Amino acid sequence: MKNQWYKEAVFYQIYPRSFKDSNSDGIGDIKGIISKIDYLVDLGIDAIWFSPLYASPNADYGYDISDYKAINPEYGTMEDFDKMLKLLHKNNIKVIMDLVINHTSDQHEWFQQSRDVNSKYHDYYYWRDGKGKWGKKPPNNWTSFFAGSAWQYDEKVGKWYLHLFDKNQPDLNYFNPNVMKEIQDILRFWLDKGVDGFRCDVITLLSKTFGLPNGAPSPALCGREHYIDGPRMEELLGQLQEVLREYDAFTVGESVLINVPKALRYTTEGNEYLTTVFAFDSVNADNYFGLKQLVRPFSLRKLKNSMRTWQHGLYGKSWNTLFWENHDQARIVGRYCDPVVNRVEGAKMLATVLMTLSGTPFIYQGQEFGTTSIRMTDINDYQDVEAKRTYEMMKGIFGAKGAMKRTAYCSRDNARTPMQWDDSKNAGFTDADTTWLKVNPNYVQINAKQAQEDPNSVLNYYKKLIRLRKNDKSFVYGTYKDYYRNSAKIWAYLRESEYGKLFVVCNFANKDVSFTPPKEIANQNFTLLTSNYDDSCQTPQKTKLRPYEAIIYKLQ
Ligand code: ISL
Ligand code: CA
Repeated sequence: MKNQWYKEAVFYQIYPRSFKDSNSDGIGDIKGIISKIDYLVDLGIDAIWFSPLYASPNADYGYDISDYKAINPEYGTMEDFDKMLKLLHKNNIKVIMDLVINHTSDQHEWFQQSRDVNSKYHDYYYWRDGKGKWGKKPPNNWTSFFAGSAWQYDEKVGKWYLHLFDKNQPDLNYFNPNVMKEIQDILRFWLDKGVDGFRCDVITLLSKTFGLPNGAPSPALCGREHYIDGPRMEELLGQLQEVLREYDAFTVGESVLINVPKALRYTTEGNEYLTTVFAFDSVNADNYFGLKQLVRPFSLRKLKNSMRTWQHGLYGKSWNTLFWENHDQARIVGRYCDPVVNRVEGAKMLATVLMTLSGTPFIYQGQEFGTTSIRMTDINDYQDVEAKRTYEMMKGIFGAKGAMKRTAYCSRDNARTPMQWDDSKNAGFTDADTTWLKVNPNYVQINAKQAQEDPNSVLNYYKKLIRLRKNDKSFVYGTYKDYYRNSAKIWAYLRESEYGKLFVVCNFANKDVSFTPPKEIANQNFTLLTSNYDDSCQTPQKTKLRPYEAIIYKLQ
């Protein structure tokens, strides 16, 4: 296995709209981010993934791009961006941009032009005639990620267009080679500025089955066998690589419903179409079938089983990414551990796992001080198109109350509430009276300033782990072996490499659990490296682990 910068790096995701507002309009912006660079440097991260900063009418808050070469004026100017990039690089922080190329905004020039059947842009999108006698039925049975048909009828054109997400996000037609040429040009534009790579949004949806045939009937993502991991993925990713390779750019592909064999298809070292991928198993231990609305009680066994598959499956061949949160997920505290009782210990336990598994950790803004989800009970308080659409859809299945409960638990807005900087008005996010999305009222207790000042905070624990990981390659390179696989409470594993051995043990229960170390561990001279309690056992021994106790032992 090759040593690489990205394997040793810790990434941080910024959702610009909610990070920091500099001009009192209640919306985060680039100048706001610049004002917090010291905070990021202090945290110790090596790279940032920016959720979209491009011009967008905000049907999906930036994931609907109307101009790939412009900065959203709400966030600032291109000059602001260049300045931010320079400052981050000066601080040795790499920058990766969000590359959203499965679809554009319906306000994008290409789509507007494409509504003229004689335009060269018409074929940039999937325009099709409808089915049925009057063409009033969609061209096929595919459904959108945001519920309902994936097709929208356009009166002016007299045809339907495909949108795997919102109707304002028409899918680009990669059967037309000119589309890829445009995208290559966009890649160059950003790479020439000096960005270090891309997080590639739903990248495995790019290749659709020729003819767009009907999918097998399915209650969710109908047609997915025709639009996920399609036959031309290597060809299309290869065309992106023609440009990326020239700049040695890093990529992480967001890959819906991926598994180990598919990940190896894209990321095998020496034959990379993508550097790494995001797999979603780490955030599916509290739902059924990877559908977050199908809530189930958190299962540590489910989590351990899927993580083991990835830890073993990619080892020595490719590279994992690790994450508990992003802008599409509810906060992990409250899902995998209690948001109130022993919140700090629980958040630190999850930090311990994130930093000690094999793979590159991604921290989502606010996660580093144990931010929890907001529980909004009025659908009108939600801003997210996905929340609104799935709420409507779920009302028919679970009733209004059930739909609201599920939305409150898993909505994406949970992660998008403004960053809680301090205990002043609106959490120090903005001077404005109102914010684009509600602030979580618990900011008075949970905020960055409090966490900076409290030596026992989640934030200071993250900082410590990041420092440890940076100075000790046994966190990075090393095999994974887990013990007590059937335990529903204990997650214990060994990481072994030429840099030494780490033994990690976590109690995922919010109560005392007795623990006996495996013989092979107890027989060796492991010593305590760090823990989320200040009086944990100095060596692995028979003990009662306290609620969410997490310990890292080291053997040189
Ligand atoms: O968020 C989801 C469900 O909760 C996912 O289905 C999500 O839509 C999927 O992972 C794709 O996400 C990405 O592309 C979307 C965008 O809305 C998401 O924010 C983005 O991360 C369309 O661009
Ligand atoms: Ca602003």
